[in-house]
Amino acid sequence: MIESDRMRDVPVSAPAAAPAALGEEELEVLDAHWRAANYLAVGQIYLMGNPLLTEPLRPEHVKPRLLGHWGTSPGLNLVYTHLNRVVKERGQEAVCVWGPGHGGPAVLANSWLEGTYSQTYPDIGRDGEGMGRLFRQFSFPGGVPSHVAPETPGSIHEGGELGYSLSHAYGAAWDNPELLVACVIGDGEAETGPLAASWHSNKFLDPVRDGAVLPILHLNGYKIANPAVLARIPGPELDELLHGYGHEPIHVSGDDPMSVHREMARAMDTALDRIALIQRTAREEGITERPRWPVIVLRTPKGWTGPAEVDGVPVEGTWRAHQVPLAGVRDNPGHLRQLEAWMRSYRPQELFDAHGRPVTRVLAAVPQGERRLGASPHTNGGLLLRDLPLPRLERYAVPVGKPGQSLHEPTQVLGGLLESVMEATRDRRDFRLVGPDETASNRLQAVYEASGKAWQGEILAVDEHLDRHGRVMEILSEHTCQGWLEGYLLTGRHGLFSCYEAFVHIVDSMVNQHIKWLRTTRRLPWRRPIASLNYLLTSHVWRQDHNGFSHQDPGFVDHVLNKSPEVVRVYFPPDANTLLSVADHALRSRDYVNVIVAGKQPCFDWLNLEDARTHCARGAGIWHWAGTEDGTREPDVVLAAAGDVPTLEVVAAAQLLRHHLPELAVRVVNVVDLARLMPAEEHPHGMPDPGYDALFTRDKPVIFAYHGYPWLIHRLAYRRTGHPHLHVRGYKEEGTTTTPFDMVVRNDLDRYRLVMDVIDRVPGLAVRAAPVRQAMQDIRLRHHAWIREHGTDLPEVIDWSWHG
Ligand SMILES: Cc1ncc(C[n+]2csc(CCOP(=O)(O)OP(=O)(O)O)c2C)c(N)n1
Ligand SMILES: [Mg+2]
Repeated sequence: MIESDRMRDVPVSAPAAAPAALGEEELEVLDAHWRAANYLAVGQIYLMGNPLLTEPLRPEHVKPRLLGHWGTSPGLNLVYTHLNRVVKERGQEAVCVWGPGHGGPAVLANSWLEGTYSQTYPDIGRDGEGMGRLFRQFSFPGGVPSHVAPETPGSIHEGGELGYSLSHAYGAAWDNPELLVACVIGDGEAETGPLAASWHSNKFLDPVRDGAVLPILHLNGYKIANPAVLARIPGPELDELLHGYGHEPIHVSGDDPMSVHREMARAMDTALDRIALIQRTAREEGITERPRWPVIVLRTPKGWTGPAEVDGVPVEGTWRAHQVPLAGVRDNPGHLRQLEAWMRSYRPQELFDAHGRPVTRVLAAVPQGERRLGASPHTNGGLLLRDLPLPRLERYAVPVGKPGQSLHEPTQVLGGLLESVMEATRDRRDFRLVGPDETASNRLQAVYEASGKAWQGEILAVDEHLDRHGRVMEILSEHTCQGWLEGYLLTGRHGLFSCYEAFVHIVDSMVNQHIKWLRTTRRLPWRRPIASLNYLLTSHVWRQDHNGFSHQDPGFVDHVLNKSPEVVRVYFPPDANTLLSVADHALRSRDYVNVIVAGKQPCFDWLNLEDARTHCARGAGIWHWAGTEDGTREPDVVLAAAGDVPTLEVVAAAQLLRHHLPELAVRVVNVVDLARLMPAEEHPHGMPDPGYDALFTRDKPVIFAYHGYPWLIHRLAYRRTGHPHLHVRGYKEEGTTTTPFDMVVRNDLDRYRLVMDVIDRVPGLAVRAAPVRQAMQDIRLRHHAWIREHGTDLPEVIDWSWHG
């Protein structure tokens, strides 16, 4: 099918009527709510006493350390106030992602006003006493963080690290057809790479099966210390940019509150009418042209309604309003008076009754129950989460009689499992696969049998598997992939991110934030567990046939293992059946970040499904069949492996030792779950010392062939008694486009080198086994010459199989 890329600039069916302007009383109600929220935001930043200003403000009412961000808060309060109105009027299911998450005081203020805060934290009541506590706890020891943190009701986005709001918003919208996801984007945030890329998410938003995203670009003009780019280009240029991103801008600007309220109300109505029309024409009339979605461009002063000038310099409407506009309140009587005047300018006596409760008028436009932005179950995704319908692994397992005879591509085998999950969620639509253009390259193409790739752009005859309703998501932005998946998981669904191992580093910082989020939510009883974030890292360092050095970097696991042990899990399944077992476990798990590293190239099958399950449950274990221990004495040496390629080299090295040094007692250990190497006190999967000592011995040489950078293994095992005897081989940045075996030779991870390592380290072997060592060295030299002449690996390497 060929479809044109004509965009819907005007609604295809009857145009929406222009929204009716709000009456003065309705505007006054909105303004009262906005003033109340502004008052509460300022109060949180400054006060630890006298919350209702029932007496003149004194220095001791003011916090000793003034922490928080005022500048963005009035804008966020404006958006919250106006979202409330349209949500209530339309009975609209809605959530909001607050990109400038440093505006915590604003979102907390609104949550307190709508009652979700007191509902979540009953000790902070919606009265004067509760207000006092709300103020005091903000950015205060033992209190709550300054950002829109996991602790904040209604939040799925902390916003501390800027750039991810819009991709989170889209992730929340996928497969939630009734949901509106509003998303405030700071004009500074809009300069980040991830945010810039995520505008294109609208080419993937299905107006039929997905919800809507309403971006609100908040042009308050400034970042911390500089103007924001998008606020300083001519309006028409900004419009062209947004138009180019496939949006229809709706403008709101000004600094007169009542006229901004009027414009903002009109903008919200226009945007929501337009969204409703787009959805109706797509859903009821079957229109497939890509719609032009609305975006609100909100241009109001930074720190609006705050002090215009402080100590003779302008603050309101400048970058100086970013954090705390009056810094010396406790010591400077002038600042104290200014703060009091500022807070009284909101006329709190009109907004709160004698008990400090918001008056009816303030709450007149606030929605009820789950329609409140702080109460949407979508923002506590675990409430909505259902177990994935996972198939029996027997259906996909590969038969293994004797180990090391047959070959399979592990990720391709996994593709079968994922197809089944896609198929089983066809109607539920709560599973998505994301990746930067690599699903097929990573051999997961079987999923296309169950779902195509989401795509709302032009479709040409040459294209394959593109689908307006697809749940495989491919965009060449790792940031966007990550953001989408996070948003999807946080709102109660499941997914998997498949990525080239080297390039997953692009999201190092994003995964940090997600891990922090999970680590925090685990300690909040009201936050229900969500599905884990699962990475499948493939096209890994050892098999970069087409690509070479730039594509060789196994360091993501080093990065991830620095993070909260209660959240992170790292798996190196050595073959197809172990990959199935690990993936099954990961897809069932909650609140983790699971990193699975597995190859896509043909790989020997070592374990049948039953053994694979047992091995994965152990996380690390002895492969008796591969070693030469006879049980009568301790092994002379341990050959350990983590990773599919290191496993092959270790088994092959063990076979060489069996042949050349048959009297040597060799133990072969395989590690699937890397955290097993850590002390039990440091990681929930860590192995207690007795178990570790029994497996690796306390005093025998351990030659450990590891998939990634060798130092990681030392780092994990440094406290073990046997650590001085641990010798790790791994990737040491030696790489290029070469043969598969040459990669391991270059990094001294090959079977011949491992045999030499054994000879070098087992006491008494050096002299006796010198001829064997020399033979190994000779093969490595022969390898060097052979690959340069033939372009392929040595026949004995290519034709190798295990014969025990
Ligand atoms: C990725 C990232 N880089 C830098 C910062 C430090 N930072 C915090 S707020 C801010 C300015 C944000 O400006 P903008 O997005 O316009 O927000 P607003 O003006 O609404 O406060 C910066 C640079 C950050 N939080 N995240
Ligand atoms: Mg700004």
